[in-house]
Amino acid sequence: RGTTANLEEIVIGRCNDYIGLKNPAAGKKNCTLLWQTLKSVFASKDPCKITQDDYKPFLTMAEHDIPSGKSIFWSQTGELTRQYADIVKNVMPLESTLTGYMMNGLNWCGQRSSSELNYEVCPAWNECEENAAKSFWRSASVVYAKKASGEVKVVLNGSSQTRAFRTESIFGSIELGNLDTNRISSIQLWIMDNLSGSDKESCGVGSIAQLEIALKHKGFKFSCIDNYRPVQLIQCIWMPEHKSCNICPKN
Ligand code: NFD
Repeated sequence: RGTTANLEEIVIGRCNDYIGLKNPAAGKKNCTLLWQTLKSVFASKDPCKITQDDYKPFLTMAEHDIPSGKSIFWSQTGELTRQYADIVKNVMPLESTLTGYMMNGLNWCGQRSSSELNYEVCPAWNECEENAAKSFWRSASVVYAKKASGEVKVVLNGSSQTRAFRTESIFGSIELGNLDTNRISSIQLWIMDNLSGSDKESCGVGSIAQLEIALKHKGFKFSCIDNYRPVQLIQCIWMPEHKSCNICPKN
């Protein structure tokens, strides 16, 4: 899959939508300059040789405050977490910050032979370590995690076919290590099972227990909730008859 069609228009449009309507508190930003800075990171370059550092000028230019208590991390629960954020509006995942909002769901890369974007084929996520998209999300995740303060939330998938907490995921390998004990008052883990999936892992079990030990070692205060009800009610929109969705369980 190559670069998303009309990438420039989408990115500049989303940027203006963000600073003008979605989050005016982000302050004044020059969306055209942001696009040019972003494009210069990957245009005319081998799409497998884009580093996290390459994105730093763009990420610095796009930076804005994240209110205390609004940071929310996720792993294998991206859709659900974004839906929750869009509904409750009192959390701000990476995808609700300017950088994440501009790039979420898009695909992009360049090519060595031309300054045109590559509309033919961009590397798959795991094709090479330093691909244009992967380096972007890793780099943006560092910046996002460093800013977290107050009470932080983490949404994990208790029905994961692998493990809910994977040390090799971006949450496990990048965001977790960049959380600041001095800024964060506590961490709340929400372990969400798929309604029709199996309950493979829960608070205190399996990889979640490993994460809890790691958090303790780092000196974080934390708590863990299985199937946090407000998030589960969003899952229920698609399965209103499921027994977990019954408001008055008959037992
Ligand atoms: P994940 P995570 N093939 O669900 N973030 O902990 C393809 F094609 O495992 C946001 O690594 O959680 N894509 C975004 C893949 C992206 C593959 C990355 C794969 N094998 C990180 N593996 C974003 N908004 O797109 C992973 N991906 C892609 C930040 C796929 O798009 C967030 O702040 C999947 O949805 C969050 O706290 C995404 O990577 C944490 O890092 C995440 O994989 C989630 O990264």
